[in-house]
Amino acid sequence: MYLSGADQTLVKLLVAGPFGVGKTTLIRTLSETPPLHTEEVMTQTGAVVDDLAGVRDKTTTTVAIDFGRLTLPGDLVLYLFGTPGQKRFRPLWADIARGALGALVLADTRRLSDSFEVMDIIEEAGLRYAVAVNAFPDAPTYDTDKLREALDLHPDTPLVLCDARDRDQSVDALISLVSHVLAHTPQQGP
Ligand SMILES: Nc1nc2c(ncn2[C@@H]2O[C@H](COP(=O)(O)OP(=O)(O)OP(=O)(O)O)[C@@H](O)[C@H]2O)c(=O)[nH]1
Ligand SMILES: [Mg+2]
Repeated sequence: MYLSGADQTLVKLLVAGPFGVGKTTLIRTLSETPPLHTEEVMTQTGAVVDDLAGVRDKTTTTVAIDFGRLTLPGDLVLYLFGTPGQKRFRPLWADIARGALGALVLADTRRLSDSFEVMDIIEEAGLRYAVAVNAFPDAPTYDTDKLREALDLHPDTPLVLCDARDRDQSVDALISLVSHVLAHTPQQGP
């Protein structure tokens, strides 16, 4: 899947969020090229460091990076870099985030507070972000005003609800992020 033409605008975006919130799933759903994953089976040895609260059925985890590509109409090519979710991999984030224009932060209503640390890291890196609340079947549902309040979101920061397994919903989540990033990017002169 090679890109044709030279008129594309290339944009690097992060897909971030706490452990097991659906980052790998979202990139797998969206990528037009075979996505790169670094999934490894979770073993008994990791039980003391990996907090499985709320994600009991999970058997694998990202140990380095996810990577995929999505072309949007208007020749906007999005390069999606997924961060690993577990805290012990936080030192990798600075390298993965280098050159990114924005981040989609995934959140799970069963563990909303887990997204705070992620939003802090993204803000400290100076990146704009949108929040996508990933709909898990046994997760409580709240209206978006309540979610914005609970997440303490700036009025400008987009919040969308999405199922990371659904392509249309995931594309919409990315479009809201890209629109937000572009709205705050100074236009270049002629
Ligand atoms: N019902 C539902 N299940 C989801 C959704 N997104 C992901 N899942 C499931 O949740 C599990 C975890 O998803 P992953 O994509 O591996 O999560 P992750 O954020 O990449 O996890 P780490 O890399 O370990 O932090 C998988 O079994 C997915 O099939 C969703 O929107 N709805
Ligand atoms: Mg993952």
